[in-house]
Amino acid sequence: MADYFVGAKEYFPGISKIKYEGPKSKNPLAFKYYDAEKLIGGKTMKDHLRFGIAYWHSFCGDGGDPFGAPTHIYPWNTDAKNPMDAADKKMDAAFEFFTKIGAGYYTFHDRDMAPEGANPAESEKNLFTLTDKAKKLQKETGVKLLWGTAGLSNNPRYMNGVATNPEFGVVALAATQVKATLDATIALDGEGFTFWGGREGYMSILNTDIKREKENMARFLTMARDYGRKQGFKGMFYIEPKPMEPSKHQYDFDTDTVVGFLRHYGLDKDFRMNIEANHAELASHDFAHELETAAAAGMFGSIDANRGDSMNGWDTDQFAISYYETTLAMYTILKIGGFTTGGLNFDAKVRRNSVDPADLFIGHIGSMDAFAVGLQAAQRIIDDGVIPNFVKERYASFDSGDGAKYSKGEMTLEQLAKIGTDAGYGTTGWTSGKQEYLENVLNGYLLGL
Ligand code: XLS
Ligand code: CA
Ligand code: CA
Repeated sequence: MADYFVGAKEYFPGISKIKYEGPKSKNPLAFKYYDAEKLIGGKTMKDHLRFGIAYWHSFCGDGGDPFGAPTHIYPWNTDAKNPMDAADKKMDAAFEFFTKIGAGYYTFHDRDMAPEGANPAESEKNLFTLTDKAKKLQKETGVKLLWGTAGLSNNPRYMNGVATNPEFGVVALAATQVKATLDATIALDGEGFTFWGGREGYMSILNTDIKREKENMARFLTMARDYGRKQGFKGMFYIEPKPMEPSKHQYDFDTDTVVGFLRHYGLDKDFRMNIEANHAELASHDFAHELETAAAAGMFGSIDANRGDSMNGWDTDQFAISYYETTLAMYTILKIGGFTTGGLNFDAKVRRNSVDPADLFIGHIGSMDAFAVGLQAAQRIIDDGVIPNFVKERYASFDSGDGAKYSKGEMTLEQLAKIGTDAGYGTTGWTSGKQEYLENVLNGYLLGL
């Protein structure tokens, strides 16, 4: 048996453990920049980046789109006797992939891992059967669970919402999934539990009571938090902001919206943000803005690493390959002292016409390399100090004298206005923001100069 497959069958034959071969390598199945054990700022790349593999895109997504049939035909499905057998085989393939690519973590939805049964009890039984297997495979391979989540968007019963559904019965069925998935996450020592509210928004105000829906959503999240904590879950709860798709007016629009919501309902101690790059873009922000906003609120948690396409408004979930974006992302993460919870979860999929099994590896390799480049460039920004010092200096007038008094809240508006009156207009405010200069400095770090 080869070193890196775990079941009766090897699902990615001909591909062995992906190795670091350096920037000059022409091997598409090798890392050019991601060198797991290399130390950056005293910590290995592996520990900085905490890569996670998304079960749904990598082993469940079939390549189908609204205009065409599936193109990703998986042997774990075609060789299976029934849905549970397929789920069992799929898990072998998943752990083979995790270990061959060298990711320390994975993430899953309940329905990615196990099929829905004829009733909630059977669904739960299916999930726990697969959880037992996952537990064994985690132990054998050392791969850990970054977070679990309940799949609450696919089934038609959620067409009117999940926790915000106008029918109480649907909310109760959603609870069966969240409870079971929390149990599974706890059993698998999961480090987090994510809520993504794709159906928690509305399409028409004519049939919607926004106040009631938001209150119900907060109550549902509170119950999930309380249940998790009661069962001994010590990990982090995450909310993943997204403004739209599949709903419109999604309640978790962006980081600022979610931070306000969590604080309003007293959930801000247990929940953090899981920021997805593609979702930031859909909210007319960029990835760096969402990360910095979460960090500024003290609520940054984890990342769904991907990218959208700047020329359309869809959630295309492509692999992140822009060094510019990965550098800015890693800069934020380094500034806050690295991941304390969470990691870089590849919520990304190969394109519909990428039909070679090797493409799944190549997609992940490219993005792991891109984050490795970003990490090193971000460390250069910090080591060199030009950009952080510029920012510090820009606000220096608040660090001493009257500015410091103002910052400490020791001044009234009258006192503040008197300072302005005494100073007069002069040239106050005519200070260059130096954006072009800073952009040029940043480009130098990307090139390693
Ligand atoms: C969908 C989301 C989803 C979450 C997990 O847009 O990205 O995949 O990450 O439910
Ligand atoms: Ca996501
Ligand atoms: Ca997405």
